[in-house]
Amino acid sequence: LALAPVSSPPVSVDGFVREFLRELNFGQGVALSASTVNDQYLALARTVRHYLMARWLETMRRQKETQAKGVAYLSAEYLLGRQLGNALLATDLTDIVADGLAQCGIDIADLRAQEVEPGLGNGGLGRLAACFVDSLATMSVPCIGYGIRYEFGIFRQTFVDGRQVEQPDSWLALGAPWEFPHPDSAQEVSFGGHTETYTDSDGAERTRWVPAWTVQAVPYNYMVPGYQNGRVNTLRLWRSVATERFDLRIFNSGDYEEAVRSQTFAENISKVLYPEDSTPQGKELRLQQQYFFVAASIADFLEDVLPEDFDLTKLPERIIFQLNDTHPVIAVPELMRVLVDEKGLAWDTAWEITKGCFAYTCHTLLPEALEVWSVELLGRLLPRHLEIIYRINEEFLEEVRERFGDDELRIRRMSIIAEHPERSVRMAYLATVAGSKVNGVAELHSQLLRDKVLPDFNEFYPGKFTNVTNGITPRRFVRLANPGLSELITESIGVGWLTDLERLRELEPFAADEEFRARFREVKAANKRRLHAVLTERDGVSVSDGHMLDVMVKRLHEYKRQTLKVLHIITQYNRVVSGEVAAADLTPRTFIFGAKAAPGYKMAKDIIHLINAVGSTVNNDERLEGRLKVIFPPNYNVTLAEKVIPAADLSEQISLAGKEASGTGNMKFALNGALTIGTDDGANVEIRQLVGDENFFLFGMLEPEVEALQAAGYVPSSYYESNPELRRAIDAIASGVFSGGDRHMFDSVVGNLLQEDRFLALADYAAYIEAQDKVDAAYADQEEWTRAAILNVARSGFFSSDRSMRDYIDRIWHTPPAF
Ligand code: 26M
Repeated sequence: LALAPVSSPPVSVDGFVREFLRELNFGQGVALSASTVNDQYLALARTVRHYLMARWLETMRRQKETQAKGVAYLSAEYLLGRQLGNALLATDLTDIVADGLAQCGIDIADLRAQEVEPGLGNGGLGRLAACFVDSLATMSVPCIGYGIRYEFGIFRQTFVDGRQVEQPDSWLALGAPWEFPHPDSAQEVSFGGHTETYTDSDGAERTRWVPAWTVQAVPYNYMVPGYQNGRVNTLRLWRSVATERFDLRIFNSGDYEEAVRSQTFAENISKVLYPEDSTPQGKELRLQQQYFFVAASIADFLEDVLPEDFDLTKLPERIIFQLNDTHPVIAVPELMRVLVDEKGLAWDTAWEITKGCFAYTCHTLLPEALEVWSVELLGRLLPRHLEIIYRINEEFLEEVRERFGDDELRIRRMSIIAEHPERSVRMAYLATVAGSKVNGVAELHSQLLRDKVLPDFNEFYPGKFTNVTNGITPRRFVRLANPGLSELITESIGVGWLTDLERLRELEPFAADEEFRARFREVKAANKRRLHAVLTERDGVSVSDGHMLDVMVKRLHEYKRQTLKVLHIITQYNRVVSGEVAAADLTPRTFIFGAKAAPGYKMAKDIIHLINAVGSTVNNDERLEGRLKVIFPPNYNVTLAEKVIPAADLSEQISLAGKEASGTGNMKFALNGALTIGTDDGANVEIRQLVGDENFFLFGMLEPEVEALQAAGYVPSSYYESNPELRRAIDAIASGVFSGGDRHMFDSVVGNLLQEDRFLALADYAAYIEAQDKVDAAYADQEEWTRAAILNVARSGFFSSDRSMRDYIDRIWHTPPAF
């Protein structure tokens, strides 16, 4: 297959129209005149993917030929966002396709709007995986992303009387034009049963696993196109289906109903994404999901990707399995099982190989988020894996003893097996022992990981811990989401910045250029108008003209402190209502929230209810003269992010210092010209260092101060008692101002703040309000504000996920670019 030059696809408008109509007629089976928007969208998607096909096949062929070292990214989540726009950008076909569709009387925007995004992730971790595979393709690094093809992704959020109600996300219902199922390449994955020892033909004592049940893992391949570079990597997501063998056994026994039930049972495994992202519930189905995709991926790699005669001791020279948090860590004993039980390697040889093949990324600092599996459950579902974990642990603790003597406290602290409150496997410890490297996701996070979460391991394994600060793909989050800004940048500094984002530095001098600033402001204003149009159509709400857009979008968590944002809104409200401040003297602000709560997280759902209640009171109080407005569009997702972030003036990054591992939304806002109000947490620290203190609104306690306050005994009510404005804000909630006089509607939130406040919102309240008052003052000087916003863009090139990938390559993977 000949490859056409990348920059000029072999496509004319007429040629495209022919292909498109052929897809519509022969693929969809409809005439243009009779076609629905969905028919047209599906035909367009299939047409566009054809243009990527030759490059995809060529990428795979070359990879087979060169056998270059590659990355297998193991992630239970990929929050991809819509595919069409990205595929058009990658192939540089956007204009041709828009013209061709116009000739058919179709507006490309209508077809883009038809796509349902694959929401196969919860938030930051899943979106990070999507950014990483985009960057690797763009940098021509061999990578295969492995994950799960959930039939239902993250739930669709609606509000009923201001409360969150979850709806299933049927993202496949209207067709899935981007996926390629390969039922012929299915892998078998087994569960349950027992192990037994036997003597092999050489007289050696060996173990085998006799599983009780099996499912099939069917791969669904997705294209991951590099940005206009002719490379297309693969994302392989597994779907579970019943095995024929298993079914037949039951069918033959005449129990038809049981056979159908078993089919349903097997298909359950990839049915739905778990919507919890902070407190793992230890559910059996979740462990099944984890083992399911990991076992299928390892088998796929060893059997289908590697050549048949491959010398397995060379495996670390050929592949690195990157573990996206602990969710895929069961891959460690799985690889050991395959190497020892199936390939017949000696334990020590297998362990050397395994240690060289894994690296682990940690994404949290919250102790309750660290995944553990009870020995009871693990032993029942994966008996052989439990034995392997025990042996890994024994040998590891033996090494610890050799080094530190019989320091029993240390041994207990470091054991992969916890004894309390029940016997369980600490997955982060297993990953740390097995991984060649362990990384945190921002400088501060990696430091705290070394010092606070895994200090014993850091001492035991010098050099194993490292940092790779997160990043985001500028293709999706700047070029696609913000075409106006992208055009202005290209006009000013030329092309090339999209794949070399540090070149945004060349924008710095333009911050002093009055005409450039005016154009920059006009881009922001146009983005606000676009957001207004989207929200009007989507939710029937309007974004007021001339308002500062103050945005907090992220999962709802107490540590992220959406309540602090609410207290600020109430404070502004009270100042006007009390007559202290004339409405006319308020800086007009529209506050936008976007946040899903885990369905079982009561406090998070109560906070959502409170935000909506405050919103409806504030929005309907005429004393404010329309100068404050609160909008909470339901179902925040990647698609909405692409519209909200480019319109924002102010980015809210207000987690308690030491709790947000990195944040990635913070990077998206800065690169789209919003200023940040933020604590000294996660990647905020690095953003502030780069953009400069004068272009960032820092507030709140530093991490060591947080620790000190907690050690001294934190009493939230003392802040309530001593700060009248805070007291007035909380009293307003408690006295029913936002609940039609109902004094108990928000008891849980108020009670929690006053009595517990685990994340010290009240302690940071005064500093937050002070910083917000500075924001108002700064916004009054639009020239200065714009200057700072431009410098945020110019100095945030570091946060490209291309740079993150270079760091992984240099510090962890050691994979050279293939071609
Ligand atoms: C675990 C077990 C069972 C079910 C679900 C989970 C689970 C799923 C997602 C746990 C955590 C999940 O995501 C955590 C997450 O998104 N962490 C965020 O990762 C980002 C990328 O590194 C960081 O920027 C954020 O700071 C961090 O909160």
